[in-house]
Amino acid sequence: MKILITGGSGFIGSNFIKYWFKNHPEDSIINLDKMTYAANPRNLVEFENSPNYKFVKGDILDEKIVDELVSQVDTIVHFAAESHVDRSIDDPSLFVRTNVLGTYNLLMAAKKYQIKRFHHISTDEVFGTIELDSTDQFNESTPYDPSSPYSASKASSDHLVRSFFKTFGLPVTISNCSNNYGPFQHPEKMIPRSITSLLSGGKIKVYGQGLNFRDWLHVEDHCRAIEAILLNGKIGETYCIGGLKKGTSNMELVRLILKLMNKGEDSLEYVADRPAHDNYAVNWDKINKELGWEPKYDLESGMKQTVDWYTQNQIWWQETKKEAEEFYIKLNSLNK
Ligand code: NAD
Ligand code: TDX
Repeated sequence: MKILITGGSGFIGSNFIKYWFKNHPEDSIINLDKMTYAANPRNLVEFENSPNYKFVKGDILDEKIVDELVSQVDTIVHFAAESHVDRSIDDPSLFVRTNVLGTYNLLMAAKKYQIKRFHHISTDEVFGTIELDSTDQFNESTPYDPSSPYSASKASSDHLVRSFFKTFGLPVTISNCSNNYGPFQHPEKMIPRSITSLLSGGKIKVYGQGLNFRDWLHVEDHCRAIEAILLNGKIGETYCIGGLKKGTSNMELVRLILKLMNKGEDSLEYVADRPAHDNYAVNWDKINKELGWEPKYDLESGMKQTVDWYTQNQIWWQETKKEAEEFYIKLNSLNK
C-alpha cells in the first residue's frame, strides 16, 4: 500500500505509523502534518532516513499540497484534526476549518484520483452523551447528537465522508472510537495531564465531582482496529471501537492513577466542571463479530505501561506541559 497519513505527528497518528511500519515494512507512508501545538517532531525521529517514509509539513486546507500528495498514493488514513474539547470551547473557528473544510479538501482530491480507500478516523463524541446513571452504550446506529464545537465539527466531517460514498461511490470506511490513551499523548489530555502533574509535584484536576465516564481504549488496540478495517472492512461501513465493556468514571480512573503512582486522595483538586460535559461508552460488537478484533489491554495494565512511559520520558513532555497548563490558566480566567 502507498498510504497518505494526515496528522501523523500527533498522538494516534504517530502510534499508527510506528505500528504500521512494524507490521507492514513493505508499505510506504507519506505523513502530511501542519505541526500544530499538538504535534511533536520527536515522535517519529526513527523514520527520518527511511526510504519508505516521507514527511511533508503542510495543511490539509492547502489544496495544492493535498492534490500533489493524494496523486501519489492509493490509500488515505485521515487523522488530522483539532482534537481537544476544551480548546474548542475557547476558540471553535479552527475546529470548523480543519475538521470540516480540511476533510472536504481531502475528499475532493480522493475523488479526483480515484483513491482505493479513504479511512476516516472519528470519535464516539459525535453521538452526544449517555445519562449519568445509565448503562447504555453507543453503537453504529446511534443518532448523531454532538455537544461541543469539537464533536460537532467531527460529526460534520463524518457526514461529508458518508455523502461521498453515497453520492460518488468513493470507497470510504469510518471508525468512531472512544477515548484513547498511551504513550505520546499530549499532556493537555486527562490521563497524561494527571500523570505529568503528579510527576511535577502537583495535583490531578478533577472536573466537577468526577462522575462523568469514558470508555478508555489503549492506542495500540486502536491501531490494530484500524488495521483490521483497512485490510478487511466493508466499503461504506462504520465501525465503533471501544476499549472496555462499560464506562469508567473519572473518579475510578484517577484512583487507579493514584494507586499506580503511590499517591493519596490529597493529590486530587476538584475544579469547575466543563460546560456540556458528556459521558461515553461504546458497544464494539460489530468490529468484534465481523473483523475478529478485540482489545488486548485491560485498563490497569495499559495504565501501568502509560505511567511508566511518562515517568521515563520527561524530556518529551516538559515543554508541552508548560504550554498546556498556560492554556488552562487562560481558559479558567475567561470563564470567571
Ligand atoms: P492530536 O491532537 O494529538 O494530533 C492531531 C495531529 O493533526 C497533530 O499532529 C496536528 O499537527 C495535525 N493537524 C492538525 N490540524 C492540521 C491541519 N490543518 N493539517 C494537517 N495536520 C493537522 O490528535 P489525536 O488524539 O492523535 O487524534 C487523531 C484523530 O483521532 C483526530 O481526528 C481525533 O478527532 C480522533 N480521535 C481521537 C481520540 C483521542 O482520544 N485522542 C478519540 C477518538 C477520535
Ligand atoms: O484536567 C482534566 N480533568 C478532568 O476531569 C481534563 C483535561 C479532563 N477531565 C475530564 C473531562 C472528561 O470527562 O476527563 C475526561 C477526559 O477528558 P479529555 O482528556 O479532555 O478527553 P475528552 O474530552 O473525553 O475527549 C477525548 O476523547 C475523545 C479526545 O480529546 C477527543 O479528541 C476524542 O474525540
